[in-house]
Amino acid sequence: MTHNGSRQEDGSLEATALAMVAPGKGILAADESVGTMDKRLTPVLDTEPTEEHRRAFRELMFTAQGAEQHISGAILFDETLRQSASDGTPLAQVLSGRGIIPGIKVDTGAKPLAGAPGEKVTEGLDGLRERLEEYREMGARFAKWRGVLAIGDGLPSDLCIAVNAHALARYAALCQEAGIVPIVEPETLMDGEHTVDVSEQVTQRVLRAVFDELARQRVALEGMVLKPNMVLAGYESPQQPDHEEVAERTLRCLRRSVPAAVAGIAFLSGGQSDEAATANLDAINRLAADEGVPWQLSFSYGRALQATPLSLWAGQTAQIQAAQDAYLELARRNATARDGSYDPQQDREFASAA
Ligand code: 5MM
Repeated sequence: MTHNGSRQEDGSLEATALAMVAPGKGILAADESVGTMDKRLTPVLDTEPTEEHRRAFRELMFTAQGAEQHISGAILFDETLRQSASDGTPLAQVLSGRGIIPGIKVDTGAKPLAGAPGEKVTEGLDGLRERLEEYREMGARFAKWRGVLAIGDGLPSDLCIAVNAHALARYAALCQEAGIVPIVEPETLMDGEHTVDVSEQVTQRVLRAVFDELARQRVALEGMVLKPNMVLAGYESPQQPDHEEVAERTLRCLRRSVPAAVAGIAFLSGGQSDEAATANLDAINRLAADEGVPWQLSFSYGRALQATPLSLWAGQTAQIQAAQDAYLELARRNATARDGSYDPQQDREFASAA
């Protein structure tokens, strides 16, 4: 037993967490719930999305040859964890067979928070202990829970921050008890016109509240991964910071709020373009190499790794290879951003020569 009562032995929570943020690799967030996935599929298909479309796209992503060089783990949705590839191999086994750790999204979504108009709290704690047992048996070695905080007039409220932090910590403690590494994802949304200053202040408030709760609920920081937003300006703000400013503000915010014991940090892309998500990660890692930080700084991207492959595939078998090639290229670029050696110019030349 570890100090927080987990049944894990030999620090294997920590070993899994470190493998998830291993240098040169990142995490594929393929955990869209049915509704979100269908929303992404609808514009690219010429028919209504079905379970088979969702399964086929996940199979395409998980069987891309060579992805394991740049991808350490993949987050699945419940439906996907129960699906198999065309040859009958469970999709989780397809991943683990090539050295990609399977993970599972265990929250059941962000729902309106009573008494707090415009704000949400993430649900899914009821029955979580039992679900974690089942997911572990099905091969999941880590989990994910996302809390969302919107910036607006007087938002986020202290109430919204507190209840989401509490839920994240309850989830994380249950995961560690079950021998599963929790990805703790408090996402401050970048929708709106807010300045980068506001974004930095709010992200810091949120992270401090989350780490207070994690400490109170005895979560072992060495056995978890933090998945935060980068500090950006609101997408509708007329004043956008450059990559260097994003890096400076993001690292300052993390240093002021994230304990050094945390195994690693894997940023979400949060609706940035593929290129912006990579360039920002690259700038963050370049600055971190100069200044020194105690954590690995990785990625756990959903849209930034999947949007282009999805639109290339568009449900066409003949397009599978093209979609897989695009995914590999995006994974490779983000892997280079892990050590600050991403070269967008070279990538543009490569793309126009191809
Ligand atoms: C992949 O999208 C996840 C959300 O799905 P639901 O809204 O259907 O629950 C999301 O949690 C995602 O894992 C993170 O936000 C990171 O994804 P992005 O696209 O922001 O990198």
